[in-house]
Amino acid sequence: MSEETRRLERTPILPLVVIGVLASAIGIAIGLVIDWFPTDASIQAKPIDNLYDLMIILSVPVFVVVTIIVLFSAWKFRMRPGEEQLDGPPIHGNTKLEVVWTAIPALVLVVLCSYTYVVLTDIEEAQANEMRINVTGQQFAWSYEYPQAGGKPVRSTTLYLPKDRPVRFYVKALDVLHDFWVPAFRMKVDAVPGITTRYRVTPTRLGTYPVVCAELCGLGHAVMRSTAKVVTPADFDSWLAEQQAPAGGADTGAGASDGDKGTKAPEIDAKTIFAEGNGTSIACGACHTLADAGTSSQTGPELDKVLKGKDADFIKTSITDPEAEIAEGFQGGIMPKNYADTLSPEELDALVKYLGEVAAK
Ligand code: HEC
Ligand SMILES: [Cu+2]
Repeated sequence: MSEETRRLERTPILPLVVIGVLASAIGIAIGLVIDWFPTDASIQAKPIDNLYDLMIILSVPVFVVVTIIVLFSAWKFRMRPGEEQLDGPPIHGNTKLEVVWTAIPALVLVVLCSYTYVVLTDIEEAQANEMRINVTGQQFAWSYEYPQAGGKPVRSTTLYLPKDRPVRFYVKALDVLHDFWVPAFRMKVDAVPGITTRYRVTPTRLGTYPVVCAELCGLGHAVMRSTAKVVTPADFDSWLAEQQAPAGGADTGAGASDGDKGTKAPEIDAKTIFAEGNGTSIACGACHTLADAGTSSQTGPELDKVLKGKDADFIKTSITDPEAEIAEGFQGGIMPKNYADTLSPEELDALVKYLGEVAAK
C-alpha cells in the first residue's frame, strides 16, 4: 500500500463533516441576517427576496464543501521533502462518488429552476386595472410618459406612481443599451434600441426611491439616475391633473384655443421644453436645477446659480456645444451634444431667451 493510499485511509471524514455542517449553518445564518437589499416597495419584492434566501441556503453549503475539500487536500496531500520524484497513486475513479456528485447538483438545479419559474410567473402575472407608463432611456437620463385616453400624454422626468396600483412599464432606448432599474421594486430590464421591453410592478410603500441605469452606457452612466415617488392615489390624481392643465403661462386671452387635434401650437413653451423636452429632445430638467421650471436634479450645474450675469451667446453655445467650455467641477461628455438637432432653431431661441429671463438676471 502506497504512502498516499494510507494517508487517504486515515482521512478523518467525520470531523470534516462536522466542520462542514457547522460552517454551513453559520454561513447560512449570516447570509440570512445580512440586509442585502434596500426597502421593499412592491408586491414583486417579497417573492424575489425569498428566492434569494433560498439561493443563499443552497449555495453556502456548496461553497463550504468545495472549500473544505480544497483546503484539506492541499494540507493532507501536499508534497513532502523527498517526494519530488514520486507520482501520485493511480486512480480509477469511483462510480458511487461520481453518481453522488452529479445527482446532488442536478437536484439543486432542478429545485432552483422550478422555484424560480414559480416566482417569475407570479411576479409577471397580469393585473387588473394596470396603468401603462412609457419609459425612455437615453444618454444620460430617464423620462416617463403617461398615456391619457383621448388626450396628450403627460411627460415627466420624475416617476410618479400611485400606491397599490399595478403598473406596466414599456421601456425603450433612443441611443444605446440602458437598463431600467428601481432597486426598491427589485425589477429591472434592459432598454434596447429598436425594441420595447416591459415589466410589471405594483408599488406598496409610499416613499421616494432611486431609479438607476444598470447598464454601462457611456461616460455619464453613473449619473443616469432619476427618482420614483410612490404617492397616494389622490396625490397622484392631483399631480396628473396639474400636469394636464395648460402650462401657467399668460397666453392670449382665456380659453378659446381649439383643442390640440393636430394643430401645432404657435407659441413655443420654453419652460416645458426645459422641464420635459419637446418629445425628441431630452429634458434639461433631468440634469439641471432651475427654480422657475421646478426641476432639482444635480447632475449638471445649478442653472439659477451658474447663469447669473451670462449673456445669450454663452447660454446658446452651452446648449449647442456643451464641450466648448466645461463648467467647473463637472465632467464633459454628459450633457447631450445633439440639441442643435433635437431642438428647432425657434425652440432653441425660445429656450435661450427663457433662461436669460429666469436664470441670468
Ligand atoms: C444628461 C444631463 C444633461 C442634460 C439633459 C442637459 N445638461 Fe446642461 N449640462 C450638463 C452637465 C454635466 C454640464 C456641465 C459640463 C459641461 O459644461 O458640459 C452642463 C452644462 C450646461 C450649461 C453650462 C453651465 C456653465 O456654467 O457653463 C448650460 C447653460 C446648460 N448645461 C444648459 C442646459 C440646457 C438648456 C439643457 C436642455 C436643453 C441641458 N443643459 C441639458 C448636463 C446636462
Ligand atoms: Cu444608461
